[in-house]
Amino acid sequence: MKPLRFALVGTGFWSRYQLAAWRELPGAECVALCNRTRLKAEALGREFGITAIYDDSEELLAREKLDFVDIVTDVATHAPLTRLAAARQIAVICQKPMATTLREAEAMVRFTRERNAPFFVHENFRWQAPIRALAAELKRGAIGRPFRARIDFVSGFPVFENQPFLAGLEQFIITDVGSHTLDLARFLFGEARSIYCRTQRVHKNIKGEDVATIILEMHNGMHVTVNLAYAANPLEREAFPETLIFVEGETGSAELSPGCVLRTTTKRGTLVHRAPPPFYAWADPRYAVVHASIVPCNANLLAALPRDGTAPAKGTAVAETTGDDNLRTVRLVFGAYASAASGKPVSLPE
Ligand code: 89Y
Repeated sequence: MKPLRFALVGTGFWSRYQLAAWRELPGAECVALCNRTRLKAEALGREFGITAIYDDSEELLAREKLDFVDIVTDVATHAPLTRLAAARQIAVICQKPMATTLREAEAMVRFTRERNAPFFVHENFRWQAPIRALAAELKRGAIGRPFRARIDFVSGFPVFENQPFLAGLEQFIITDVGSHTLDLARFLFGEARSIYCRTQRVHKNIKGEDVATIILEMHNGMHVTVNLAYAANPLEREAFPETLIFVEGETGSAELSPGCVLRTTTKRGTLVHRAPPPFYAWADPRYAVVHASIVPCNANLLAALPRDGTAPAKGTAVAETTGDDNLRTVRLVFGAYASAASGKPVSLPE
């Protein structure tokens, strides 16, 4: 099968791992890199043997014959880049968070649909090995009907050292980590009926909130609390970048604890098993569980991409995180900010 040709737009911190993960899949080939600062794209190109380098995305799209673009830039440029590619009917994969506002995200989904350009959001947390293990445990009914869950991403990791732009975001932890963890709530427990959120800023030298406490009321009746923080430092149990989850069910409980350990407790006792990420030499060991999840996430999106070049042809599978699907996560993100601002719960559309 001929690999699909794509360009990676954006060559910052995340792009190296994104490219390395693509290399694990025979079905896609990165043929060009594009970045506002050309020197950065050239450096990454040398590392990966990619010689077609651009600093202008219009020129990239005009010159290269592409099946899709993978957008790994900062969030403010997601919408314009998506429009540029979709206007040429080129499929788009865009990093989370999809957009800077809900309205902008809705417009992106509308625009790509009107242009018949397949549109996906690269949302990788739900592809982590321990998360899939927990999902399988819940699906097999190991703890009966779940009625409450706690999803914690609470860390003292010096996240601003690798990703300094995060310190300048007016809306920080809910867009950066909430996008992932609210998506996990949907992936594991379905859609939410309402959201309530309180936020705090503990770091003095950043613009946005670095602590958020979110309560979701799900359509299935569950209550899900999402706790986010990059604040207390040090923590005794530093688990970055693992998401720790505790689920109470009618016949037992399940817990994802540090070290990718899944514990399922029922009347028969506690079953303990590890669900570590697969090892990749290119992954930064400090981010292993996240970096490894890029591979199955990309594989899922790749299988949904059209292969005959004629939009809107269908891929061989339906991707989990289409633009339409991710819009529901984006609604939770901005619903959380609206609730934090008003002090009241926000209802969500069906
Ligand atoms: O940017 C974030 C992400 O997507 O995963 C972890 C992270 O790198 C820092 O919060």
